[in-house]
Amino acid sequence: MVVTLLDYGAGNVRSVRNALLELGHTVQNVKNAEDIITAEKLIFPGVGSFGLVMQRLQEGGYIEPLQRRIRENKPFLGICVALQALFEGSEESPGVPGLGIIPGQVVRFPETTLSVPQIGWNGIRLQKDSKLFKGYEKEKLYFVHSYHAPVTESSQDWVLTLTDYGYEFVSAVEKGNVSAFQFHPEKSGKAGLRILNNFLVSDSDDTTIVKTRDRIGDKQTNIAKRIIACLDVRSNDAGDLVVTKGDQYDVRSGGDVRNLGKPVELAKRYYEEGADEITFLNITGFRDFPMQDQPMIEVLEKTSEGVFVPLTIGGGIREFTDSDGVSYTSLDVASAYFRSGADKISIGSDAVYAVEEYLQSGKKTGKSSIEQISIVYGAQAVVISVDPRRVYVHTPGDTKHTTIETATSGPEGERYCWYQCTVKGGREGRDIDVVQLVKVCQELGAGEILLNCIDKDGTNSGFDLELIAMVKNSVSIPVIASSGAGKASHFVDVFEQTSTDAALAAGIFHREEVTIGEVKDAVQAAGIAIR
Ligand code: 1PR
Repeated sequence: MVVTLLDYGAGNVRSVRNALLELGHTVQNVKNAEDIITAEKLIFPGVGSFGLVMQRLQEGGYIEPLQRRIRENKPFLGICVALQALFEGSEESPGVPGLGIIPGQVVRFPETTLSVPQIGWNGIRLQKDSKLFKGYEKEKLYFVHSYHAPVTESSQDWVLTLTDYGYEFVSAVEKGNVSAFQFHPEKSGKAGLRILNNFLVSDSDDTTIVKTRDRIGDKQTNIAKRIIACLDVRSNDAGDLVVTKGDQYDVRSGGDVRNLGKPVELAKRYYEEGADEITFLNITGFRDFPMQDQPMIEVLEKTSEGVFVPLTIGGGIREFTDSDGVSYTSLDVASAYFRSGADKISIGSDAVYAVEEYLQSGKKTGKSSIEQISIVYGAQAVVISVDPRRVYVHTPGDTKHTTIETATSGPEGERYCWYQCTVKGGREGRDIDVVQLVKVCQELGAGEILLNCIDKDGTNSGFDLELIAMVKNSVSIPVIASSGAGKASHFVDVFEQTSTDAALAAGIFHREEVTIGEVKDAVQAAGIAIR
């Protein structure tokens, strides 16, 4: 099947392209407005904010052709913001008209007890029979969004699936040959690829309308806790890019950098084992020029060809000037990674500097890497990787920073500690604590926190539950607990004793001490929702 993609260059459309290629289809791009009308099958992967999507459609002269195609009932599939664009407007971009195909307005999730954005794997409740869900086995699908289509009387005849996140919202629409998903089929593993293929199987080949509704039932859906595999990547002493892993951030053993495998192969293995996400951290990013870091871009490109769950890349996301005097903004660096297949980027040191500047001036400049990237790609694409270290004190009055009373006392019997933020891979401590950092990052537009802990990293002694609980109480965006996992029960502990949204590990997976499947079995056996 020849599939036409509406790609206006705003983000990671590569994933959709890779998914279609994996399924054996041929992909071509929309080059002009005429292609929108004549394409046999058109896929529109919406990327960016509602306003940006509509602006790009306007600039390309695509609005009227899209409306016509849909009116003429020609095969159309919208993904994520493209579902939202079918409505009349969105709270995200007030005053910007949508395509106006479906009556009503898109709204934001309220920040109640649930994290916003919704990032992760949730279920669906099918409201009518559809060939799109042929072979669907109740698998969870990947969502990442802060805005959603509400359930209303006026849009009822369009609703294909509903999903629960605090309350029910519209997660897929369909009328005739026109459909759209709020979830990302291209990032939803094998289940997502099957759904995507169902859209593409031509009607003459297969007209089955699958009676899946009864089988799926009407039970409330719930979001799964995510299990993430992390690959710390750097050049070893022979100059090859390898996955490495340290103890409290020291990656050398007997003088050499530890080599635990090849990045692309390991990522593929974790995908096959059921990882919900893969994170790459270029741990020498602070000293290299990332735009010249071609091997890392290649790793991302190759990985995204065969891994259909979200990919995050961190390390070296900041502005810099190269040896020829050419300057790049952090947005340029992030854009290169998004084009290569990243779904999210993660910012470490540069986030600390941005927060220091904000705390000094009390003003947003709009120029920090967090703000620049979040405005263009959306908050959900911006992760902050935090590298805190414990600083013990005898009483809370001994420091201006936010302390906790800890069950693990300090070397001199101190009963309190605060968490100092560091930069340059833990090499340099700054006068800023983790609570200050995460609150300001959220304010500046970050969508998620990757919470490491230098004291725990590589120790196999379990997550720092006190730190995780403290950070979860400070922000409403999702938090990924990281550092210290040594056995499957540590994941159960972190999900039972904190409200963290996800848990990440590196060493135990690389050394094959525990598989992702074993972690998931243990978490599920404890009655916690998992994919
Ligand atoms: O500052 O924006 O260039 O980003 C650098 C990134 O590299 C940061 O995200 C920082 O956390 C990471 N990093 C820098 N140096 C190291 C190092 O190890 N020497 N690794 C490093 C951080 C932390 C986790 C790790 C977990 C789980 N690694 O990603 O994988 O702690 O490990 P475990 O399960 O084995 O305990 P910038």
